[in-house]
Formats: sequence, C-alpha cells, structure tokens
Amino acid sequence: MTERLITNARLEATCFTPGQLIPQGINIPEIAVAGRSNVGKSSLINALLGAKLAKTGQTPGKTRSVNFYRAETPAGTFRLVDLPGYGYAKRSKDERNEWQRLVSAYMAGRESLRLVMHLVDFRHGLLKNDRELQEWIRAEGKNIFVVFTKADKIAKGKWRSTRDSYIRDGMYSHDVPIVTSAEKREGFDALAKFIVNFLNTPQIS
Ligand SMILES: Nc1nc2c(ncn2[C@@H]2O[C@H](COP(=O)(O)OP(=O)(O)OP(=O)(O)O)[C@@H](O)[C@H]2O)c(=O)[nH]1
Ligand SMILES: [Mg+2]
Repeated sequence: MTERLITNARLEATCFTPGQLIPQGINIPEIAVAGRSNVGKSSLINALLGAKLAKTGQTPGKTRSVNFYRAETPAGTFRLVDLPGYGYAKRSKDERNEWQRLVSAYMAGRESLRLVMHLVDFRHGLLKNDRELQEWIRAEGKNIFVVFTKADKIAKGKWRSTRDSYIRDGMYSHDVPIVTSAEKREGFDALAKFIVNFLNTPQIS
C-alpha cells in the first residue's frame, strides 16, 4: 500500500433541504459524487477517505441528503460531496423532483464545484438514466469524470476489455475512467492520484 494522499477526512455537513446547503468556501474546490441509487457512492467515499464516514446500505435510497466531507491532500484542502442516488425506480415522482430540486440547488452557481465523479456499475456500463444524468450535469455546465464501481463482480482479466467496450459505446468523461472495487479496495490509489493531479491543475474558465 502506498502512502495515503487523502488524509484528515471529516464530515462537515449533512443537508436535507436547499436551505441547509453550506456556502462554498474560498479556495476549497469541491468534487461531487453522483450516480444511480446503490451504485456504491458512499462506499467509494469511505474507501477514498480511508474512514467509515458515509453510511452505506443494501437498500437503494440510503443517502437522502447532500453530505460534505472535508479532507487534505498534497494539493490542499478539498471537499468531497456525497449526493443522494439518482433514478431509484421505486421512488415516487415527487421524490424524484425533490432529488432534482436539492441537487440543482447545490450545483447552481457553485463555482467551487470543479468536477462531478459519475459512478457507474461496472457490470452494466451506462444505462439510460446514466445518460440522462450525464446530459443533465453537462447542461449544468459541470465537468464529468466516470468511475466504475463493483469491479469485483467481473473477472480481473476482463477489466480492460470491459472498460474499453464501454468507452467505445460513448460517454462524457474528463479522462479515461478508473475501475474500482470498494469491496476489494482496488483502484483507490489511482483515483486519489487522479484527484490530486486534477486539483493541482489550474482551472480554465
Ligand atoms: N461487491 C461490491 N459491493 C459494493 C461495492 N461498493 C458498494 N457495494 C455495495 O453496494 C451497496 C450500496 O452501496 P452504497 O455505497 O450505500 O451505495 P450508494 O450509491 O451510496 O447508494 P444510495 O445512497 O442509496 O444512493 C452496499 O450493499 C455496498 O456494500 C463494491 O465495490 N463491490
Ligand atoms: Mg449513499
């Protein structure tokens, strides 16, 4: 195991309504984690931060709030933002609107939001509602980076060809997607490196 690049992680705020969202910090870049319900957003955050801070669960719809985690890197302080899951079929239309209202309120005018990590289940690739999510994030003017989850469900010898076939199918991603498994703790050194490099790159706007 290489030395940890992301340290001193802590939960900063849990926000259930737009009114509870905390203001952006001066010089504190934010990276949000989005994706379908149950794809493994909270598990990935715990693995990346090296601490069990986010609640995970087997039933989709575990995270209902926008959760802000603050951590240190060699590139400075940043926030990782856990978003509620998208597209949970059993949710009512009202709840879906609620998701959109909360997440829109978070993204609107959020200049410190540098990147949305879009988590995609490695077994399925981008499904219809993943593509809708990508279009929506793009319309909000945000950068997307795809990270695959639950790779332990696919034989390791097939990781590269599987990833390449998803890339060929097309997607928005700032860079070549990283393949991870929170269960087996794989891919997180690469992901932490990506984040530090990304934070070190001056923003062009
Ligand atoms: N096999 C496997 N299971 C995983 C992995 N990551 C997460 N899971 C499981 O998937 C389920 C959902 O994980 P969460 O991290 O709560 O997912 P989430 O995207 O935060 O879900 P919501 O908050 O409901 O949107 C849990 O039962 C996890 O244990 C992984 O890498 N491999
Ligand atoms: Mg969650």
